[in-house]
Amino acid sequence: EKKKKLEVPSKPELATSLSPDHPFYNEVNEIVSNHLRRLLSEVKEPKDDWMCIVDQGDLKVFKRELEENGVPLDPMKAVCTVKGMTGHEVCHYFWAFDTRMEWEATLEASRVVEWLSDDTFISNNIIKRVWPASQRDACFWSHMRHISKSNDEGPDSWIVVNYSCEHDDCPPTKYVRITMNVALICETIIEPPVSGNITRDNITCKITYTADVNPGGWAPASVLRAVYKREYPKFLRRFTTFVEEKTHNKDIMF
Ligand code: 6CM
Repeated sequence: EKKKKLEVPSKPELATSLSPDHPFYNEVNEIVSNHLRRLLSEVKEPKDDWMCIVDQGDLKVFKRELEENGVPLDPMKAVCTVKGMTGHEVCHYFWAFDTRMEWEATLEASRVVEWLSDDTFISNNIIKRVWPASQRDACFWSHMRHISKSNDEGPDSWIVVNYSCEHDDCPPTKYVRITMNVALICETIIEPPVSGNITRDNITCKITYTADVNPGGWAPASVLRAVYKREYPKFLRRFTTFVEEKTHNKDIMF
């Protein structure tokens, strides 16, 4: 006998599992919205104030030179297209703490400071020292969410935001504290096969990565800019290769 389809009342998708009473609830929602708004407005306007510093075809890195009292604050942006993985998978591994040290080449150590909810936690990254500057660290919340769509058209999207915060269990006493506002936004493009099921060959992920990092105190601009030019493309290659290795023989996580 054919099973009857259950009528399930549609439930509005929760944007975050963080409780509305949580002290970080408003900040997380506001910062995520700002990233989405910024991304949408850039699609409409030509981004001629961005300098392309790396162009490898499928991977491009851009920057805007900005200095404040001699401290370089250059906003960075990268776009990267990868085959065989979904935006959900890419965002999952960028957010997941337990595998961060497997792809993060600039870190000496990292620890979870506090879990705020299923989709949000605070961590402390200790960054490898860059000569001749002092060693740095960072304390930030990481939040992952599905971007709900107003209609069914268009690609499925996910976002991860890493945003600096303060925490009593993570005082800035040992290292120079950097601050950051980082976002990774992924869109999944599916080209359905003529027949049969969707496989990884039918999937492409479009990644947009933005990073506003304040090195927090004196840092020689020429050294920092050389580090960024080398490390951002290296991070995207290493990280997407890592996601490929983790996912290629697993079921697709849509
Ligand atoms: O986004 C990335 N990683 C995330 C998870 O760890 C997180 C971290 C962002 C930190 C980015 C700051 C890197 C700055 C390193 C240099 C600072 C030293 C100053 C000394 C100057 C002479 O969002 C990937 C980050 C890839 C970094 C290239």
